[in-house]
Amino acid sequence: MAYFDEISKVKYEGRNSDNPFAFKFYNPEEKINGKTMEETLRYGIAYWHTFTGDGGDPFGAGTAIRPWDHLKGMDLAKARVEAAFEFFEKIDAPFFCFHDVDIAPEGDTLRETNKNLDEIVAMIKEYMKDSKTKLLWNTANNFTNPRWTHGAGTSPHADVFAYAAGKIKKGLEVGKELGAENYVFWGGREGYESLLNTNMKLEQSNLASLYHMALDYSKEIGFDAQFLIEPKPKEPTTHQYDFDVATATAFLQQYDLQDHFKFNIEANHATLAGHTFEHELRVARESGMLGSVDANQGDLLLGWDTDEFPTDLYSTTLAMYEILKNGGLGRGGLNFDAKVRRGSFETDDLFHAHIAGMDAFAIGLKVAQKMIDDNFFEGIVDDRYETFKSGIGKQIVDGKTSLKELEAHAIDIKDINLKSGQVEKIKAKMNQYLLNI
Ligand code: XUL
Ligand code: CO
Repeated sequence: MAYFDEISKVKYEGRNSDNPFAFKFYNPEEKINGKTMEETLRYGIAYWHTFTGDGGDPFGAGTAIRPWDHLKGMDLAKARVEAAFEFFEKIDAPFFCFHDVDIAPEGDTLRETNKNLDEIVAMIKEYMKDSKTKLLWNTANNFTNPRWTHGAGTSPHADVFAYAAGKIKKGLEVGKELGAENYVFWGGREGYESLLNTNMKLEQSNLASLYHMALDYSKEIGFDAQFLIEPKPKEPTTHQYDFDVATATAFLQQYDLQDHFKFNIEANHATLAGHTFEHELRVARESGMLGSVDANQGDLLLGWDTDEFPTDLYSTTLAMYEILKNGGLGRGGLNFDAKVRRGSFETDDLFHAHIAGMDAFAIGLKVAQKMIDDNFFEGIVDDRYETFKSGIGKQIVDGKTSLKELEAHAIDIKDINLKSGQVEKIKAKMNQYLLNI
């Protein structure tokens, strides 16, 4: 059965196209700095938002109208696989991502859940044989079922911890079976609601042990995926242990995990943490830990995780600047961890949303590459820190001076020739870059 009958394969038609089912800027074959757009952008489709989500929110039931709505249980899971691969083909997706529960229903026991998973994983594997779409990453959903109420790897109950470990073990096996490039850990309920009943030290050290066990097991079975931590400051818990990149880096260092993990950075999680998306990308890049991206955007007026499709060109441009300066995403990619709005309930909206996001990052790529070719930010920064290139500034950078020497340098200075930061001029120039692509 075809689920998206009316829609044919989405193609690049250029910026003046009026066809809503065409890319205006994303041209998979176009080379930017020697690499095709497809190679650099490595787009991924999030199974949970696009095939499992129904548009429900805390105030109301689902609104989405989907051609698989009439089905239940394993029949529904199978229909979603068929629909997913038709969608991947039509939107020309190089990758997809899923949680275990997105693809197969949970049973009453872990044994039953694993049996369901095995059946669907085998089906996905068959579909992948005839598809170019690969698995960017998979993960275990250890946050939806009521058993995770107090956490999974940070639960106060050892049986829950064991259950979480069992689900991760299976996740690693599934990742290996389907050739996943990465394996993601998002600490859904790994945090606390209140310190009044929380042993923070024990919870964090248990979480670290779980990560070590996952590393050991992946080695044992020969699963060589890159491990990714996805920071988020809050929601669903009040305080999440992987608050942001800096906090999670300290955690990884404290528990000797820093050489085995990189970060999966999500735009909306960054803004929830009070950072910009590009801040989180920069912090990760500068410590060599930028692994992958959950491409979306939040609504700053709402202040919760709205997971909107990315359309803000400033944000996609600055994100692509960080990614290009990183030398690309390596085994990572740009996964659209994004959902159509509750009011966008028609099946066609799934296409419109992905086209919008893919075009927005393609624009970001082109503009960022042009700015890099022109040495735009590099020139500004180089100039701004000029005084550190020689004299006392160079001695500071080289660690060759002291408070005594610096006092002697400063003691009689009357006028310091500070230059303007010119942020407005820089933004105006960036606008020109954006409009001239
Ligand atoms: C939740 C979130 C997750 C992770 C994977 O905010 O981003 O979907 O990406 O568990
Ligand atoms: Co995410």
